[in-house]
Amino acid sequence: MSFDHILAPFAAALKAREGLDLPVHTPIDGSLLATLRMDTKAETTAAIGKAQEAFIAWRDVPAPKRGELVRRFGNALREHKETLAALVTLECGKIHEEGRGEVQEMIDICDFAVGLSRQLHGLTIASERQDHVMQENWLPLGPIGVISAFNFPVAVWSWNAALAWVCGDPVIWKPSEKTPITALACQAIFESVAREFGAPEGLSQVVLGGVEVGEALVDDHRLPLISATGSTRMGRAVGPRVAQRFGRCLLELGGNNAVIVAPSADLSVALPSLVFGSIGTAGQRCTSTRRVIVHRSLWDQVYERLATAVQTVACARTGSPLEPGTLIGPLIDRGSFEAMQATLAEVRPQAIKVSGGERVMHDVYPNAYYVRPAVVKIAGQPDVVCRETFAPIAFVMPYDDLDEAMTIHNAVPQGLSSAIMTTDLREAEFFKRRSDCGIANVNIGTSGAEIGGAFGGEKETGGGRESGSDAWKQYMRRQTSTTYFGHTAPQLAQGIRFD
Ligand code: UN1
Repeated sequence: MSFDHILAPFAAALKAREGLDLPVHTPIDGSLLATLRMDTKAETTAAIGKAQEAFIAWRDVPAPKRGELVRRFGNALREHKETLAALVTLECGKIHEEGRGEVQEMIDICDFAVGLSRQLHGLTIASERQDHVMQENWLPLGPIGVISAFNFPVAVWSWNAALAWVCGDPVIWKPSEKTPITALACQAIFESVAREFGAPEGLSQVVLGGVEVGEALVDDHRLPLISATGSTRMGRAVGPRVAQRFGRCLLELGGNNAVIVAPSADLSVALPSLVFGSIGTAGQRCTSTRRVIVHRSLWDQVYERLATAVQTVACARTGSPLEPGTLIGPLIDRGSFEAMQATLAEVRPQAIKVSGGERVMHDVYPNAYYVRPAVVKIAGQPDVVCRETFAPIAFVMPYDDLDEAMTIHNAVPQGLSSAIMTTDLREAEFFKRRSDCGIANVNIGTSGAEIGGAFGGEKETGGGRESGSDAWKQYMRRQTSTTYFGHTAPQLAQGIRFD
């Protein structure tokens, strides 16, 4: 299969990064798309120096003007929506419709950031002293290091970058080694907008590479904030190293998201959400639904209906994610497939029923990994269910009362997204109070958040919040300032006399 037409709009950017050490394959058929050049540690360090210089210039540009650059970038993304979405699909394997959604998420955060550029408000605080004024100022923080994952190869970067730019900060981006091409494409689009705008060079940079490049970012004190998305294992390595140098971290790590299906649930609302949550993006979202905790009175029925719906969709609509009718594309790679199989092998002896899980289409695509999503009926929550497997597996388990459901729900180490399906207001409110996740939805699924809210989670998910609400504050430094405008010696706080 030739994918040249998808790569063509970004051929110049790829050519400039041609090399030998970073082969990039498409998960669609496993074929080689490009071989790129990784950055060395020294090149990464030099890029940080360049970002530092850009910061000196950019921090003094008025914030609404910085917003104007982001507005133009958002418009450029609108123009490139189809080409960029196709590239996202080609490189990470999500279906074209979801590729479009991902680019739309970038456009949305740009719009949000443009508005924000006129709203980087601080407080005026009542001073206890005569003729004193106390204020809180928000100032640009410095260059931001962004480490992103393969499954949202461009949107998660944009959540960080659009906010960082309006806040006055340059961005250095290390994309996943599995999806560097989309990063280079975004960088090329940004550069043409930035050139025309007259933005300082180095406001946005991409560094390609593996652990060495990541470590060079993580350990460099010139990057006051590292925003990292990926596995809990990665976060465990990044967090302490950044803390060691008193840097800030914004971590977006594993999820193990559950939906509680209560007896009053409207199943015509619940089932479509369960299907999308568990098999959308082939189960490779950090917000994917991995656990379904069903009231015992509905357990058999929900399991059967979910498994049937999933397998019906899977049989009819699995294939190349570039084809318009496809709803389930491939897993990212062989490692992902093997992790899925290992989890299924471990859970099988404890499961009541397992539907799906097997590899399909290997005759058509011997070097790609398409699977039937697995739906597993299980009583209780063994260790294997408490770990995140980044693949389409949904565990369906029973509960007897809502207290017990919440105990099961909160008994995993991750705390990203959660949902309840209920028409009972009391249950819905109780659920929101008790869910230990950063996201708690009622009658919608665990995945597919809008950018306007803060996105992120607790516990092993890492505690970070990205995109909407007041997540911007992490990209700025807070300054408390007290001014005295009287004529006699200023009073001391706490009534202290020092005559
Ligand atoms: C991710 O999987 O890393 O809420 C991000 C969602 C998307 C973002 C997912 N808006 O599913």
